[in-house]
Amino acid sequence: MKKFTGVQDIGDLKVALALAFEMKKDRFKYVELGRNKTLLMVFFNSSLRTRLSTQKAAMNLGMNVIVLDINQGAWKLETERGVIMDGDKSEHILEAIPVMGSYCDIIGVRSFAQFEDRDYDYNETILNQFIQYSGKPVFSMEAATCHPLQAFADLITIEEYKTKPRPKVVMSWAPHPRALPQAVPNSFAEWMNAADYDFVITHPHGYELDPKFVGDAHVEYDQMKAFEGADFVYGKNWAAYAGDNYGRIICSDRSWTIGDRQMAVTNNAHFMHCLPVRRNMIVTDDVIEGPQSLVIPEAANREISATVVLKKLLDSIE
Ligand code: AN0
Ligand code: CP
Repeated sequence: MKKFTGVQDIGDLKVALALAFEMKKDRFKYVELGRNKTLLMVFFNSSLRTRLSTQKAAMNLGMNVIVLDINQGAWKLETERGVIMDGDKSEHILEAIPVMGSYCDIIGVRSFAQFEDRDYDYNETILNQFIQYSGKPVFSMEAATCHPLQAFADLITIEEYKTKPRPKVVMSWAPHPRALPQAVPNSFAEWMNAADYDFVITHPHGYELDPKFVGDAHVEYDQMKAFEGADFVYGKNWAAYAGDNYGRIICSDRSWTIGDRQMAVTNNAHFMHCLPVRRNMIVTDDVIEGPQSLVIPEAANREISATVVLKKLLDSIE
């Protein structure tokens, strides 16, 4: 695997899951694989889980790790070609990327959607520049449109907790005070479709996601109806994708906050969320603290998904 930006890169899901469970049994099984190999993690945006779990995964594989927070101590980067750089940006990303590539063997990139231009975001302009100009295998640590390390961890978690071969999984929009990217819901949809679960997406009108990620999922605008008989409920906010509303908040209806009322019509569903989560906006205290909440094991599985991805990238280097 030369890059990891979406479900298409991981190959057969059953094989990837088998490797994940093998890693979970013995995280240090491949500790020799990464000896004298360096992972560079580049963050354009904040992170708690991705930062820690990916670093831990690299340590499981015996790698060295360098972390760069672009906005804390690095030069401000220009990302558009052709700009006369007489403003506050001291360096162009087209020099910075190959320089970064020269110090490492694998690069992870976190760079969220900027919500200024949908094409710029959905073309994954920044991530693709890393792929094109770094000369090294690159993986997404949440880029503009996808968060595959999260969706892989979510899939591992559902496989661990499901009690039937094809559970009903419902992804529900929920309100949030700030405009959030579509990367997490896009990837969750992409991976749930690939896993071939009974997958339903529910959101208010106007929150339709890119059809490329929705695929054959059933979209149900009535949240209560969507939740009926669910085995897993995945809460998430995202800003609008469609048309002129791209990147905007168009609904703040708190009746969508996931609480006992909605969970009561499910099949005693497990609650999931990628975290960080705003309590009593996305989900009530009672549901997130309840016995069916999986948010902590789900976050713990980020170490496992990252270990599998780094192993597969290391396998491709020689
Ligand atoms: C980010 C998002 O929704 O994409 C990161 C989630 C992993 N969340 C926030 O910025 C709060
Ligand atoms: N879920 C997730 O990616 O969390 P962080 O933003 O804290 O890395």
